[in-house]
Amino acid sequence: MSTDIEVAVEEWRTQGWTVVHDLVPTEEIDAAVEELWGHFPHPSDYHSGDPKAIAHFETASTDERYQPSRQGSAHGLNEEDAVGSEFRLRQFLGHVLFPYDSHLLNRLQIHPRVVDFAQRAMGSEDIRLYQARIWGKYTGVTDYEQPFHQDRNHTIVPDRIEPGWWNMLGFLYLSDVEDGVGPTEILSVGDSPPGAQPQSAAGRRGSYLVYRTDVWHRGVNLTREGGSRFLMNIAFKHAHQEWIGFDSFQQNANRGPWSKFAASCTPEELALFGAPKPGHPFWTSELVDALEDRYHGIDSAPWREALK
Ligand SMILES: O=C(O)CCC(=O)C(=O)O
Repeated sequence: MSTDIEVAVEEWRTQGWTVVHDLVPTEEIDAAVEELWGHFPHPSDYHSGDPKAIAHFETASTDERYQPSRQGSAHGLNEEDAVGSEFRLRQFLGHVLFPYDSHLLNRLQIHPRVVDFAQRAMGSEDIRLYQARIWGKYTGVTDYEQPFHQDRNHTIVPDRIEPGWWNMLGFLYLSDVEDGVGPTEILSVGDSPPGAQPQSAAGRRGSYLVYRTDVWHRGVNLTREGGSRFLMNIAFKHAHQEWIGFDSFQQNANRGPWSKFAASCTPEELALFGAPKPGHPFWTSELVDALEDRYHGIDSAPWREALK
């Protein structure tokens, strides 16, 4: 079931969310997922009870906010013994931040079909990636059921939700997300809990759930024995909207994984992270030399050409 892109664009604009089915080809997801097991235990190892696999998961998070050693209450999250629809600290275990020690996963983070969809839906080519991480869940880690909520933690001011201002939040599915393994429950714009009937955002791997900040949604529990769910958070905003943000990339931009990734990027791809494009007054011939020196193998021709 693949989605007509124009229909999906319209759905995001009018109902506030959509699942773009099969946006990224399955073979490309599967190739990248091979490299996921450096970051997360394979579900069969985790569910076999292997202490090493369990310890791997418990320490997999590279988002320090969610380290298990920190108290849930320090985050405004509930303790594990809270029952029912609650935000619990362990729901957020298994957040691995971009850039990853995996070139294929890094490339997937800015897959051309994902970027193209965001540009069409948001109505601009000049967009920025501002949330980039992988989230793994396994049946039994905790009760993943959350209350319905709108994401208010992507901006420091109230949301302006209209063309030119709106941002796009999204989950690119790295595993099949279906009943039993926690497809997000979501309401269309204008509907609010309680009372409205939520829809399930189920989809195969390669599908991209996109939603706006004005839609109510929630995580649900994983109930399938031996189940797991992996997705990549990919969120975009318009350029120059500094009030919106989530992840920052500069702090890792002198490490190997970023360097290899950056060297593989076109100017348009680096611009997703805020790098000045060829022709920008920032660039001088010396700086293009320094760019080549910093990112060995980068195709610097567009920057050099633009200096002529
Ligand atoms: O994991 C999910 O399905 C949704 C998570 C979510 O909405 C959140 O943590 O804010």
